[in-house]
Amino acid sequence: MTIEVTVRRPRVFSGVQPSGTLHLGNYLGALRRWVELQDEKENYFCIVDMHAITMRQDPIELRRSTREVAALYLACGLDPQRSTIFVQSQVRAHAEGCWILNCVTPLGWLERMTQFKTKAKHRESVVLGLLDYPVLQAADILLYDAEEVPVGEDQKQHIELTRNIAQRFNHRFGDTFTLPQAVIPASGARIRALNDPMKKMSKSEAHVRGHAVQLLDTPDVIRAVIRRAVTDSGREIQFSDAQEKAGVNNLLEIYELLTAQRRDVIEEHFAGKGYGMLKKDLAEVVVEALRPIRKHYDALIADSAELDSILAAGADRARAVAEPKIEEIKRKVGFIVPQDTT
Ligand code: ATP
Ligand code: LTN
Repeated sequence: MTIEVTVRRPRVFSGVQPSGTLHLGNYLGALRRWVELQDEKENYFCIVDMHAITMRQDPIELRRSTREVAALYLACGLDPQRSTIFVQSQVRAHAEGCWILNCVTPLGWLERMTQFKTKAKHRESVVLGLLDYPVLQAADILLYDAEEVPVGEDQKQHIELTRNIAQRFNHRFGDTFTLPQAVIPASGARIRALNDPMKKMSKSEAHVRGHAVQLLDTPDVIRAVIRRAVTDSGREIQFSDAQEKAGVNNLLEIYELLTAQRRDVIEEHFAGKGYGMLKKDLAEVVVEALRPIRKHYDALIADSAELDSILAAGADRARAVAEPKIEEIKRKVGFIVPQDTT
């Protein structure tokens, strides 16, 4: 007698907001690592347009940006045959899941989120969706029973909150959700802004001159932005945790991630050379790393019908997992689910 056992590969869920053009931080902290997971894991990579509208978006720009992020996912190497790539608003279960999770999440948990506090600061009016943002994120992850969530360091608190929400629901309604883990890289988890190494590189500030290298920047723009990167008045080119060395360390970290060289080899290479040389070499490394992405992107974005059909197929696959899960959740909380007799 043979017993067949199907072992499910670990599920991975992650997402990017179509709130602007992606930058090097998004690539090194998230996308590039997702590509590496494709063969080992069962992957769901979402374009979280419902999260994007927690900040004001122009409707035409949002649609354009959603396709741009989708094309960048593919251009960076995500393969729709091996990963499910889809747009959040095309799978209704995310909104439904968010509502139900809203009803088990204490307000105080949300008020403590640092992303909320940063984004709400200095605004005279803050929309409710911005406070609720992490609950929608919890719904994204929990609907797929994802074990792993590869993200940059800024998202650690949101994944912790997702676990707390899942535990609360499980405790109240019985075992329903898998508790996810944030998977944060040792290096590249927090690429800093080039114009201010005290801040993280951020899409919402990417329009500020010198803030970020965007994945679609031309070689000349990349060279100019890196040349102007803020460092300090020293000369030593060494990896360092010291605050005043954050600018140089950031450049070295980007160099390390893109060349895959050891730190001692990099330090030796730059020994006795000034920051100018580091910036010049780094600019060429970044230009060469982004060149194939840009080329692939140009071809993909030219055919938006093809892109939309890849996204439609992705949404079908996502629904196949999310719909039975949302039915299970509804049943657990006591809703009448059609064709159910319990
Ligand atoms: P926004 O400014 O609109 O909040 P963002 O630049 O923070 O955008 P997100 O869409 O929120 O980008 O994040 C997408 C992914 O990129 C997440 O996994 C996030 O952790 C990661 N990420 C964002 N910024 C950085 C960064 N500077 N370094 C490393 N990873 C980052
Ligand atoms: N908040 C995330 C984007 C996001 C996400 C998710 C990431 C929305 N839903 C689910 C991982 C898993 C951000 O990167 N700012």
